[in-house]
Amino acid sequence: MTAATVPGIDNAPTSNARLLSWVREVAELTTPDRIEWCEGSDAEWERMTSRLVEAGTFVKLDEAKKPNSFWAVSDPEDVARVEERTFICSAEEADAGPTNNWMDPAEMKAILKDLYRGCMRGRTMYVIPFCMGPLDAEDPKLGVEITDSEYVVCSMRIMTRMGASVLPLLDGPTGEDFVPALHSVGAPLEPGQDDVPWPCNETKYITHFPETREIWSYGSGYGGNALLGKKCYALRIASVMARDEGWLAEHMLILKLISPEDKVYYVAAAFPSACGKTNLAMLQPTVPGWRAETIGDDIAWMRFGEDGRLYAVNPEYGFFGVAPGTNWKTNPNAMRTIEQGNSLFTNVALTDDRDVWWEGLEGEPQHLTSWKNEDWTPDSDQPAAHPNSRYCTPISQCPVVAPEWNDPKGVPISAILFGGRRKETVPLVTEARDWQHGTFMGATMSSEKTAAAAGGLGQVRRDPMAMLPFLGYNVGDYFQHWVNIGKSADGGKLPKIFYVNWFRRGADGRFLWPGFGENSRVLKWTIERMEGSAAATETAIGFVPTVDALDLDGLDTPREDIEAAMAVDVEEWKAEIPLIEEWFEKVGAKLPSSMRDELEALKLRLGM
Ligand code: SAT
Ligand code: MN
Repeated sequence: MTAATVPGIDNAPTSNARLLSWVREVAELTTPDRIEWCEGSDAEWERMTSRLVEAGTFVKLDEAKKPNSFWAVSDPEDVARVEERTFICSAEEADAGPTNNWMDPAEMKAILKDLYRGCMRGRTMYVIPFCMGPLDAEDPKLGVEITDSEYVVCSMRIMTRMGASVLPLLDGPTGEDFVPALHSVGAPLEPGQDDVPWPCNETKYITHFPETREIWSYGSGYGGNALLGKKCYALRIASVMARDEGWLAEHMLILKLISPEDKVYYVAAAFPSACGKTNLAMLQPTVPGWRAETIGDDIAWMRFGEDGRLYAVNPEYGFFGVAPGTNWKTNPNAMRTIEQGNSLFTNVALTDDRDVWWEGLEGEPQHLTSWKNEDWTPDSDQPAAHPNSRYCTPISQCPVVAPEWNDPKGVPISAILFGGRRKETVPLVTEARDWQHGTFMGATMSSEKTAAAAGGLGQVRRDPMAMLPFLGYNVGDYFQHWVNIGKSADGGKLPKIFYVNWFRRGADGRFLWPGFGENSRVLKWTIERMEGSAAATETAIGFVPTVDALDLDGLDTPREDIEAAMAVDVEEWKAEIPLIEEWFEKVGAKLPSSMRDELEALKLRLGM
């Protein structure tokens, strides 16, 4: 079938010439049976989810327990981001930098075109117009995802503003600037061939073309590889836009804190995937009188406002949270969000009465269907849910969403937290001396690897600003961009920077700090530091709270554990220095001299 005869090519709901010619070109290459333009309506959702139930991809959950919600399990080989298959295809290799896989853009496009040729045969090609960030932004960031996966269409409806509401913007003055994002599961169907519940391909490519602002993804149906508005656009491509336009696209949650005096503070915080961003974003403070509201749990776009402060917007529309460990104690607000339904659950377990379950959730089910679609009982030696299983749910359902979450102006950020998952060395909280020192903290932060990406579980790696897997350009240039942002600003108006670690452990492996809602005690201290009212001790690595400066009222954690969590151990830090030097060696020639200066100053303070 040629593109001209593909049903749907001629009734496009847009006059955007670039979009029309791209859709035609992709249809010619991938030869789908038909084209559907997604409008984002309830009727479309019904149609699409019914199709997925029929195909065996979705199981509808019990309407009384999780209304309008579905359970899906993936191919067991398609459960996480694939970093070794992720490429930044800048024209020059140096612009991708030492931390990204690179291939020449023409070479990559040739490989992918071969794979894409005929890859949608027997399937429908969906065209999803979407917008990252509020639709009424001054400079709305548009995208269009082409995909042959109904699972992707349904997920994009939760995670982005998509469909008919975006069409007027695509036909507007900046409509031609949309980011084309092409996705295929890479599983064409021969006539009469039965589909599988989770089509995908062993060969996977997640590729980005930063200069031309394009995304081409092949072979995976999993979240970060396939919902191209998220990591691919809102971090990798947007980080390049941000560098060029003087703003920041970061892997950060956005949290609103309200003091007992009703003063409002906004905090952004960067943690690697599966290190508790969603839990912190929906925090229920344990400190009396303090309240918290959510703006975002994964991505922050920060631009300077007219008043010289940094304003953050969450470009997303939904939460794509890690399910295991989420429960009524660790994150009651996430539980309340998903309870309202309208959600997708991927790779969790299914209960016999068609609800969902995962490790860490309340209840002791005696029988489940595991994420591998197998019978599961408590004596099973395998987890019922995959460690990277996810819930996908609308932000608007969150009971503590801040009323301003959809405001195109964004919210003024007072503090930025960097944090990783470290058993040792890194204390509970450290305040940076200034923006450049804070940039150094972010640039050298490290974390143990989690299940959010394939391979290497538990290994400590440097994950600068939690952006290692999400940077669209050279990491050295990225550090310089952070330094420049600091220089371009009125210092007094910049957010204060803190480095936190909720995950330090004692000799017997127990966590020294209780975490979750108790993290509000640390947040309270950071705010009191901004207000100039809390005490701190200056150490080699920065300012840390005096033990009495942390509000520990009502906390039953042993005092010596808290002291151990907060301790700055000079010997441990001396042991960290060669690791930082090795990392800076890897960053290479583009490492800003200011970051080297910070390292030398730290060594001096440590007496090295
Ligand atoms: O799959 S995602 O990349 O969206 C989730 C994550 O790894 O943070
Ligand atoms: Mn993330």
